[in-house]
Amino acid sequence: MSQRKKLYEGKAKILYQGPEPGTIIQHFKDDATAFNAQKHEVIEGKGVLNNRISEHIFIQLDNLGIPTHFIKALNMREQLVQEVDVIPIEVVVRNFAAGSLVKRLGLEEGTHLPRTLVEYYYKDDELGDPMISEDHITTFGWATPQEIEEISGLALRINDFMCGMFSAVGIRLVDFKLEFGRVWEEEAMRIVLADEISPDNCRLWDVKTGDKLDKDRFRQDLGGLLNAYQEVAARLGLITRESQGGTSGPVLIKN
Ligand code: AIR
Ligand code: ASP
Repeated sequence: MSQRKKLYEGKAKILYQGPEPGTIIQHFKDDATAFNAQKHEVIEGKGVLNNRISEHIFIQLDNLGIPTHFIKALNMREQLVQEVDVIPIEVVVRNFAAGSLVKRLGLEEGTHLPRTLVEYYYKDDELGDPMISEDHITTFGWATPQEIEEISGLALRINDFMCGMFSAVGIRLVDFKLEFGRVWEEEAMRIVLADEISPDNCRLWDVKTGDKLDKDRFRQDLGGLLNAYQEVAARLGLITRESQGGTSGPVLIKN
């Protein structure tokens, strides 16, 4: 393990060179950061939960025919993924008003949006991931008009699936962030979903109580982040109830 080549260390994940060319090991850390890493904490067990939740969602999306970078689960904290050429855009899909949308437009938090909103942000920590338009994306060549059309179509399909999946377990999908990459197969290039989908990059509210079950617990100093992530994993059937709140940490249920 220790002589694996580290390719990149981000705020919540480490990428190592995979066993075959074109593969990468995605390792989920316990670090939680917010506000461009100005706020940082290590929350033991977060990486295991995010790895399991993200793995579950990527497998479901794959079954629906949505192309993703996911190859297979490796262990509690790691998954094997395809190496992709990362498109430097964060795609945010919103169903209800929250977070930066509330700040920017003065909406009331929780307002149901008239229709699903897709926003783009330029992935650049130094610039604080500024919001951009499709025109910025094509002008600076980050993606072609055809690629944006494909990406927004995939983002909406992913939203449809995830809204249903979460609503079936009493959770409202308020918003989430996606990242995409390009993969070359022979002469053809494909757009695939990359990164992760977990409570670190979704807003998830309990339908009945309105409780926040996502990283806003950390951003807003609400406490109880690990319990919230465990609740999400338990409702999705990924960990056993008995393990929730115990001192020994979550017990994973394997596929
Ligand atoms: N997000 C955006 N950048 C990083 C992350 N994790 C996610 C948030 C939220 C959505 O994108 O977790 O689910 C919208 O974030 P915001 O701050 O623009 O309201
Ligand atoms: N994870 C990012 C950061 O460290 C953004 C966020 O999720 O708030 O700033």
